[in-house]
Amino acid sequence: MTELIVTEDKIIERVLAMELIRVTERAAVASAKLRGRGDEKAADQAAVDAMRRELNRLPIDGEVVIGEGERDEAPMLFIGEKLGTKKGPKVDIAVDPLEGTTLCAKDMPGSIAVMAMAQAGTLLYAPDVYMDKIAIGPGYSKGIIDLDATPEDNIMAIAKAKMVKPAEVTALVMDRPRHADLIAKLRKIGCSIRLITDGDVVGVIQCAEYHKTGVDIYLGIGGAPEGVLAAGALRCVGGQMQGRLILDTPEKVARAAKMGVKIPNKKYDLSELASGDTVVAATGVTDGALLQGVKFRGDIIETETIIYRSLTGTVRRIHGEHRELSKFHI
Ligand code: VTB
Repeated sequence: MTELIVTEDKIIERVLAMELIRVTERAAVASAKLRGRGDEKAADQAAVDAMRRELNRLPIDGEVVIGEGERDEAPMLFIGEKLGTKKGPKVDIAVDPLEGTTLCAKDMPGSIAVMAMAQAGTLLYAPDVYMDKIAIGPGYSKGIIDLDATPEDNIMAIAKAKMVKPAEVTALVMDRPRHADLIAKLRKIGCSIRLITDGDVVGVIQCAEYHKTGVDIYLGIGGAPEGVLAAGALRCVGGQMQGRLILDTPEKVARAAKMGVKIPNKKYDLSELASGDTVVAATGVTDGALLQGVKFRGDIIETETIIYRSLTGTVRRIHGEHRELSKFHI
């Protein structure tokens, strides 16, 4: 096997890529300390503080392109905030310090701390609007799914490719009133539907781990920033995804235009959502289909992190046992 030569121009160096594990570990532990307390805001703030502190230690010239909101909405990790020591590559930073704040506050499955780091200018700078998404994992022929096809046709295409009946295909959909029509059509064709209440970054990524999750396809409308984060991970494992921003008011069109979106109803392909060398890291906060949640075991804290690297297609799962509680500011 040819040794990968990590040349200077490879923006996300191997060592730097592994640093992201520490960033999401500490954000996950910080919010896990507030798990089940019924306070979304406090849990989210704890994750934001921890993630920002760790990111500012990295040798990067980073800029938040997907974060906690616009500059005037979020005091920290706002879009445009500069992060890192500045002694390193110019990178885009996309963060969701606590994806699934309600899941954490209610100690329900599936909340994670997640972030992506990519070559500057290669992530879609998604405004905080909805995105209509469709996604599948690796192993299918290119173009087998289409956001503009009917749900029935997309399910039939997957069933045909897998040589199974539609009943043996599992679609993951967010349980929302806006999906009533979609769910009715999926029910009619007879596929299995896994409904989630929140957390569709994990929802999309579950398609990439069919052998673990049993999910074939993600369908429906969720957050656009979450769509870009999930796309970064799928890009690393060879999945397929399309997304279209839901810009249904002049204000949203203007807001998106300010972030560089020139065609409001454009259907983005995976390679346009995350087009460059991307690393995505996620640590479980509550136990879920993709990751174990944080475990507080006496003077040891256990974490599980998954890290994806698009340059090599490598996926790593890191089980962490942390003993110096002080580093988590406990
Ligand atoms: C979506 C989804 C996220 O919040 O943004 C959702 O992508 C909000 O959707 O994963 P609603 O406005 O319908 O509640 C999450 O589920 C959690 O941040």
